[in-house]
Amino acid sequence: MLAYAIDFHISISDPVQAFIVAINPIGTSLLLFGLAFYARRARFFYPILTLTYILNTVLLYLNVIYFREFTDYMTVSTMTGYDKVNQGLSGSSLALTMPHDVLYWLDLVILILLFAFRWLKFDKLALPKKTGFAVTSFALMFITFNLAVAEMDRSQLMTRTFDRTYVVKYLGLDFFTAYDGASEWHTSSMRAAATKSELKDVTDFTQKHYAAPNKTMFGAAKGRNVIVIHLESFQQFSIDQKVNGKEVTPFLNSIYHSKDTYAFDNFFHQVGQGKTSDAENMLEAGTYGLPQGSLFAQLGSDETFQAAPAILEQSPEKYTTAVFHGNVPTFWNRNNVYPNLGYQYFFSQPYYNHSGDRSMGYGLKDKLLFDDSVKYLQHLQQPFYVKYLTVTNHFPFELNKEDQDPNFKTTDTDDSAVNNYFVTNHYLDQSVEELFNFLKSSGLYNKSMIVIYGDHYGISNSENKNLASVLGKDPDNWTNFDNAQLQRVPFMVHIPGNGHGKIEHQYGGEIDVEPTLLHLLGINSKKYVQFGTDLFSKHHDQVVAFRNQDFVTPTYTSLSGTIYNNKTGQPANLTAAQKKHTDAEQAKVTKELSLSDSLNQKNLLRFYKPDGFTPVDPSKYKYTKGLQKAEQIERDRGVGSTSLYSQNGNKSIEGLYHTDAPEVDDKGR
Ligand code: GP9
Ligand code: MN
Repeated sequence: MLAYAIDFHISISDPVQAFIVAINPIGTSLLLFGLAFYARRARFFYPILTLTYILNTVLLYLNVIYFREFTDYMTVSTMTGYDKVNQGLSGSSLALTMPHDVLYWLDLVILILLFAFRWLKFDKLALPKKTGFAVTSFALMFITFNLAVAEMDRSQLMTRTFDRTYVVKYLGLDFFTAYDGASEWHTSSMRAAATKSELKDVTDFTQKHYAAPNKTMFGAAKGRNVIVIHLESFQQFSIDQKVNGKEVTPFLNSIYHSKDTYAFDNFFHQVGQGKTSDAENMLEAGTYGLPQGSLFAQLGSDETFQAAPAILEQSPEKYTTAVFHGNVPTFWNRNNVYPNLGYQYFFSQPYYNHSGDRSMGYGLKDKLLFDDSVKYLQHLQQPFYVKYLTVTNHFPFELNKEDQDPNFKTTDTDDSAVNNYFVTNHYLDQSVEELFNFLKSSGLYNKSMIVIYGDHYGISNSENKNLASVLGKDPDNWTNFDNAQLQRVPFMVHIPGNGHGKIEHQYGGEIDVEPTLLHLLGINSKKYVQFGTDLFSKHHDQVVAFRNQDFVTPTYTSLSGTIYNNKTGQPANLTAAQKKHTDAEQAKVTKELSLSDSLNQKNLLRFYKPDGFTPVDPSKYKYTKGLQKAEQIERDRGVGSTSLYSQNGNKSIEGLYHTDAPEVDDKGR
């Protein structure tokens, strides 16, 4: 309890959570101490019990120390020194001790004293035979109960394992360590058995599948800054959608229709249980997420990537790379994955004032994230590749009244998720508009390419029916086919001054983004292992795979083996030739996904050496002193520094940012 409250800063928002936190150490501790009961004789019983007790305290205490340094729990690979990012505790750990640490050891001291002064006596009688079994059974029952309550409060806790801090909060430190150890063992045994030849199956496929760039688009944004705006849970149906006579997202709509934007209206998300992290993984590493769970969370800590941030850093333009995100750095294991992707900076919750009303649900509100990032952005050397991960438009789409636009009235359906969705959509739209205003006033706009995409659905299949009437559809005739079509998300590439932009209709998905962007920046993606193809290429593959092996093409939609005709939305009557064709498409989808899984699960990229690409050294990337690091680079470069701050005569440009967010006093600016 002491560690939870004082050192791990576990937040408790209601009595159920308080209850879970209070009981979660009981089950696993009993299970461990219960082992001693199998040794019925006193001379074995006491030493075993003492040993497990001490070991358990050591585990707790190591985590306390580790947490003070890394704001994260120790994984088994950290303890065994296998983890490339966090090499465990260094010699400086003594500096991390605190006076209240005595309390972690006090119970042991008291026990020793009690026995020494014979207030407690060793019981020499052998235990009844079944005690061990009884204690274990009780412990297991208790753990099951704990799991059930945890799942009720936080569903999909174990299937998605989005954040180890949540696993500790709900199931305790011992449970976390055991679970982590088991999955680590599973992965490392699979990886140890993997050979170089398995890589060949993958590269044979991706090389053959590769689509050469379209000449007119290749290098269309060469040398520009890249600003990626990740629209949380934002779906394509909100684009151009009106509610009570008003556009939900007027600003995004204007970008969508702009002559400087290449927008895609048949672009699908392809995430699995890893949701946001799967999207990030596809967009930047060019491979699919895993069939279960999240690649970031399960494998990301020791995965070899040859991803966009590293490719861009190594490009002739030497891009600076950064992520801005108002949630904790451990969510989706980002603190351990980003170094492997080659991200130079990760500005997450500790970098922002996220107190009080400034934060909701998954972190800092979007308007504040964009505004408060300027103080870091302005110090980055250009060109940069930066990604903003927004959070406010996340289920359950809550937003304080003060943050809501009084002129926007949302829908009046029976489903509050649907009604709220449009409210946070609208807020997100305003947030992006404010960022664009800043890009223009700071002069960044014309030097940048702005990439906007929605990561996955916000309204789930079970709620889509409640959305139907808003979209002008009949809820009673709503089908799985309709669900699949709603998995469209926006993908827009805005290149100020380009003038040739339009709404493109080719089918594609998140897996296609990386080759598309690299080609726009004038970098050929051919030598990299990527499962998607350039959306602008003549040879672009329009078969869009979903993570569960369903797929969509311009003509058909395949759901659990049934082929639907896109025109009618009904199961298709296929001729033999058509059937052969869709069978081949299904076979390709299945093969593509399984090759991606094999690549990721066996970490095959460690055997792959693309010409001229230097493997990422994750130990180069530490995220604790980001601002100081960027300022040091500015000083080192002197007059050669290309940061906004340097270009502005070493003066801050934060004052150029304007927001109507009620949490910010914008008047002094
Ligand atoms: C949290 C955010 C949400 O940091 O990225 O993740 P999601 O629940 O959408 O996967
Ligand atoms: Mn998401």
